[in-house]
Amino acid sequence: MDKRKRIILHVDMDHFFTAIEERENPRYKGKPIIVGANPRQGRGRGVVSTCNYEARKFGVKSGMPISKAWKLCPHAIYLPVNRGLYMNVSERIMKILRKYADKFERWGLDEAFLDVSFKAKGFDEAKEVAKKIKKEIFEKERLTCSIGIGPNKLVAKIASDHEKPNGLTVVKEGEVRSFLNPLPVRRLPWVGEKTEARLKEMGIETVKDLAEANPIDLKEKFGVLGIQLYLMANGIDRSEVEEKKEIKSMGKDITFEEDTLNPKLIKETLSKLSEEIHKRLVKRNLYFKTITVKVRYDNFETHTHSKTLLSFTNKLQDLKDNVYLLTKKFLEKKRKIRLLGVRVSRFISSEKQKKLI
Ligand code: TTP
Ligand code: MG
Repeated sequence: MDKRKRIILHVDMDHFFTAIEERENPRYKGKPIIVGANPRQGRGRGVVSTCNYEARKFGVKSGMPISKAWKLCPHAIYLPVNRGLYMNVSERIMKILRKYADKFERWGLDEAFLDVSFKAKGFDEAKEVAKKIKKEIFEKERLTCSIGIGPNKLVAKIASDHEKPNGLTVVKEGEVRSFLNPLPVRRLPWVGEKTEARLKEMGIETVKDLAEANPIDLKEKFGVLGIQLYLMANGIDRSEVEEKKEIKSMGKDITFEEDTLNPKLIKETLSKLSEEIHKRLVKRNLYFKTITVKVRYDNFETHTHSKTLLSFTNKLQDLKDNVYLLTKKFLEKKRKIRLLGVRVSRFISSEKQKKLI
């Protein structure tokens, strides 16, 4: 492995969904905003996706039942999740961030890791890079983010959360211990409510307590996670910033038993293809933007037509409507069709890293 000292940035957008809603509707500014399920006057089911900092003052949090949010803050502005819009913004932000990195790793919709070890000669230069990033994102998107800089991904991630919103926290190599020690264990990734409670039973509340615990005891109590906890508490994380291999496109073809021009059969086949692809999209939690239809005529001549939508979607109806529309162009030729194919591409994943334990 590369022995050179690493400099890693972690960028996390501030109250991402609600910040976009605020930007789109300036009249909401300064008011508590909650994006998530419909509250139905307190009878709503479902949860809060996120809320702005005004709403957080009332105790509202991501993941909280929407009925509870209503109790805490009935006068907030409640908005549905406009995922297509957030994904478009996310895509533009990732494009900005990628330029600044030697190695880049997007993490959910509103976070990314940037390895800048070559681009920046030291932590001071990295801090300047972070300032430039904040400036460019604000100028282009009118949104703020918080950035953490550290010698590894773990420290960078914890640092980005340190002075939210609009924060910039630098933790140099020699400062890792003094930075981590006073924090409650809950600030470590992978430490959720349950792990926090179990650690407390062992008298471990701060990261320092955890760093000084006996790793054998931790292993006994938590298995492999125990060792992971011990390493994290000591600021050790060797994982690389790496672009996850993404699925680039997804498609399916069907060859007819007999070459056909039968509109009913063609429509049914397109529906079947769309449904099959939609199933795969839902399974992987992917949203797409581009749709391609392929047609092979009876003489094996093959053509494709594509369309890129204005925003990302994962709706079956959007897929079907566009597939029919694209196929119409082929049918006008009045030539028998041997094969039909549907493909979707330009994906974005809606997955968001969650604390697992
Ligand atoms: P976060 O970065 O966790 O939260 P945030 O950007 O809203 O706020 P912060 O300023 O603290 O970073 O998540 C990013 C987006 O992901 C968030 O705006 C909404 C969405 N999200 C959910 O839909 N459900 C969830 O449980 C969480 C945590 C986030
Ligand atoms: Mg965020």
